[in-house]
Amino acid sequence: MHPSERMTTAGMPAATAQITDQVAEAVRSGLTSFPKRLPPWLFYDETGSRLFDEITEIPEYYLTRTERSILAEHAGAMIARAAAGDRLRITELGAGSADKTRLLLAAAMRRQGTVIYEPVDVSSGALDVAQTRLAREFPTIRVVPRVMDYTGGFYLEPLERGERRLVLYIGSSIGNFEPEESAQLLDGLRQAVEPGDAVLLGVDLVKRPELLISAYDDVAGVTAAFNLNLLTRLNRELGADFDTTAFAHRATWNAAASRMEMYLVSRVPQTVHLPALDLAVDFGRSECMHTENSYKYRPGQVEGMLVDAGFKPNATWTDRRGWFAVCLARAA
Ligand code: AVJ
Repeated sequence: MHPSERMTTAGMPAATAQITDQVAEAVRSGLTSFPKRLPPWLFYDETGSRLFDEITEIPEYYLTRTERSILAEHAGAMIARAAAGDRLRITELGAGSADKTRLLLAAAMRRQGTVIYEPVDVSSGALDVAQTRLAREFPTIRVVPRVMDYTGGFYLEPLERGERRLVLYIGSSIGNFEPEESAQLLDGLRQAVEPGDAVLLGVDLVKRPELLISAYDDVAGVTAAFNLNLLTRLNRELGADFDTTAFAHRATWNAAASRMEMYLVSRVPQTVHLPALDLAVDFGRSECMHTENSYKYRPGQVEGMLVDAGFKPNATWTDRRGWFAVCLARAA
């Protein structure tokens, strides 16, 4: 049995403990760095995941509904091209609540009657939710959740005869990674699949800065709450004493790096204590703590990244305004 498979069942408690250590380690290293930073995966505790779902519905956050419209229009073509005459098994990285995925699953079901769906996520909670919802909507689907971290190298179950894999990495999730990290992730993915397998990659495109900035600093303050929830999480999990009213949400466009950046800005000089880490951290007035990068790509750029990782781009779909792109490529 492969180690990554053990984690889906008996390894769960160990995996959970390990994730808590990862929180402590990431927070210690981020808060003792200069400039201070916290990694964006920390956003997604229960409240953070709910706030992210809310973000996907706010008027300014165009990403989710734009990608959904592309998938709604082209899911049939995407599935047909990816399958190339074979039966598709659909694997999804960072499955989350798997909402847009149902459009692709429905297209695969129409084509082949049933489908094996392997959502991969570090959070087993997210996978459980996806599984029950999908089983209700698609009675003949076979959901095989995989709890693992796909950012290092990773392992996928071998296919059966006549099967071909389609790996979904949608939602511009790749945008959280630095260029070197996303190259590594795509390399790891290329090694995990077989020649002829397909990947469907969804990415947000560069557009007017005002549009980008309002998407990450909405009027209703949902993104601000999402960002500040990080501090609430550290208060709960590490016994910290962050005063969430003493920090402000900030979102800026970094044109040179082609990314949105989010920060938590200290409104006053203050000292925060983190007993679980035996750590006290000073913040100066207006000191910025970095919490997220969200890369935005130029047309053609993601195809280049796929080529560099050993994939051959097959087709790219975009919306009328050219705000978001979904690219299908095949492992060479
Ligand atoms: C889930 C990483 C795609 O970068 O747009 C939304 C997360 N952060 N609003 C993004 C996010 C602030 C989102 N991704």
